Amino acid sequence: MQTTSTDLAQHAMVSTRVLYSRLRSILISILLAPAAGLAASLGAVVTMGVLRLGLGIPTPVELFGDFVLKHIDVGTFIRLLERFAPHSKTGPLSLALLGMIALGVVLGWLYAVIALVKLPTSGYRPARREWLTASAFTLAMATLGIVLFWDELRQNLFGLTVGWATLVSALGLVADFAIYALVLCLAYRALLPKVARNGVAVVVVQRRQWLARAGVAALTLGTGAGTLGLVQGYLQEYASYDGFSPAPPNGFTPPITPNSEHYVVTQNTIDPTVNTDLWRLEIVGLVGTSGSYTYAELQQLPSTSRAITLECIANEVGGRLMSTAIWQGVTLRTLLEKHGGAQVGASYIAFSSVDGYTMSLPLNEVLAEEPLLAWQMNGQPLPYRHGFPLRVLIPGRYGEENPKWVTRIVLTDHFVGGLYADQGWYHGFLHTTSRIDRPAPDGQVVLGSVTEIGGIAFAGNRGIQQVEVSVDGGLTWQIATLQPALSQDAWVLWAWPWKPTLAGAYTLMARATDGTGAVQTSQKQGTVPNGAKGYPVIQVTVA
Ligand SMILES: Nc1nc2c(c(=O)[nH]1)N[C@H]1C(S)=C(S)[C@@H](COP(=O)(O)O)O[C@H]1N2
Ligand SMILES: [Mo]
Repeated sequence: MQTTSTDLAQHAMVSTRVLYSRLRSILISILLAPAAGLAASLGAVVTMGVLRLGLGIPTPVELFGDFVLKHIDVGTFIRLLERFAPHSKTGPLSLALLGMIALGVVLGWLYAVIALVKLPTSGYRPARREWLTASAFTLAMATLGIVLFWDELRQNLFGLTVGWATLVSALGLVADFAIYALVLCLAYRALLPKVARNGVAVVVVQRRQWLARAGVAALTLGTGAGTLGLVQGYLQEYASYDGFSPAPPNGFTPPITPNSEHYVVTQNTIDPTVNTDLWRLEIVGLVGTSGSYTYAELQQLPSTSRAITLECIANEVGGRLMSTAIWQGVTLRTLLEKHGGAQVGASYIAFSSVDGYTMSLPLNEVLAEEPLLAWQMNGQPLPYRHGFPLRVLIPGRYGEENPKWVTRIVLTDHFVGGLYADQGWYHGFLHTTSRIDRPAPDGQVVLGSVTEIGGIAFAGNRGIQQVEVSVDGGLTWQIATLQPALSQDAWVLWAWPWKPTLAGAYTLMARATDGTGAVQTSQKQGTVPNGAKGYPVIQVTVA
């Protein structure tokens, strides 16, 4: 009888002699490389999800989204929003995520071609060439990501300053891609067919092979489930209040909008939740002396408060993306004076926010509008969704030029682009507008008794001089009574008592005259891309 060990040795010798044909090797690689690619992709997705939810680091999917949004024009932007409505943000992001996973699968083949493992193999430890290929993958992908998304890396949703955020986001990309390459390298190796060597029994080799493949499958399933869980966690923080703007109860708009009713507009899928231990306000560039403030230091600055109305450029005439709050903070003028003022050559001011939002304007124009850097809104610390811990208010400008979550102010000699500026939205003084809040449109008005027609009018920091009302489609106009505005930068409330004496259908209109004497134009214009113009019009029936 032969001994068992000789038996094994014979098996081993027979096995090592088996070399696969070229075709067989290629077919096996074609099948196994994408399987390893899928495990690697999902591993990377879980990594980015954990970094995103745990440390506020933007995912490559979001960086890609931000990058694309800055490189399309308003027209394409609006078409995209409409195509994906009501999932205008999560729809495209989900597609980008799926695309990224698919790309990771496909890259499995590229890896197989470069790593060039001779089949069948014998061990589970990747060879030098495989490690080198994986390292090259990490390096190439991270470099590409960092170069391409350089301008987007400055964001961190827990509030890191621009410099730290850029570093941490870049490291995040390296981590995502390193995990991808590592899993790809190990999983591919694990999946490849093995032969016995050095006296190991064929059954043992087969059992190990089976276990290794099951391991890769389990990893794929586990990270797949992890991905679903993380996507769910992500959606739970989703900024569903974007575009939120409730109608005033009974048609009476209060002069100050309560914080919970203030309209919200945000570019973000998830808004920043700034940790004040990480956050700083930095003042840099062409200022006398640059500096930085913690949240506590900021509040030691001399502060003022003022009523300021905000209006989104996407607000239709008669729309509700417009609200008023009492904002408290330091004026930009005071802050710059503390830092020795602007140096010669400082022609622009640029703001950076922790969500990566950037916005710049000519310095002299901005200073003339007496901007406020506010940390309080109606006596409360800024709510998260309105820009906690600090936002800028530039009276007279549409909302897009009032950055929230600000972390850096730079005086510079050139214009700095940003999401909406790059897309080509109007930037300039907002158009005079008015709104009829009551009676309700298409409603009934009682014949022979007094019905108050009322609403608001707004012209930025130009103020409102007069509001007129028409009940005959613009043929004749009556002067409404104005409530005194809470400030030069706030809307005014107006009313006019109407006593209709004839039943029938009526067309009600309003128009405002701003502080310079210019009357709101009747010329209609849509919101995109220059801001809406025209009179508010409603129909009512008198009976
Ligand atoms: N950092 C940052 N600031 C931002 C935005 C943003 O997405 N990110 N959105 C802008 C737009 S388009 C508008 S209309 C106003 C809305 O401010 P509110 O949500 O406090 O009403 O914020 C502006 N500031
Ligand atoms: Mo906006």
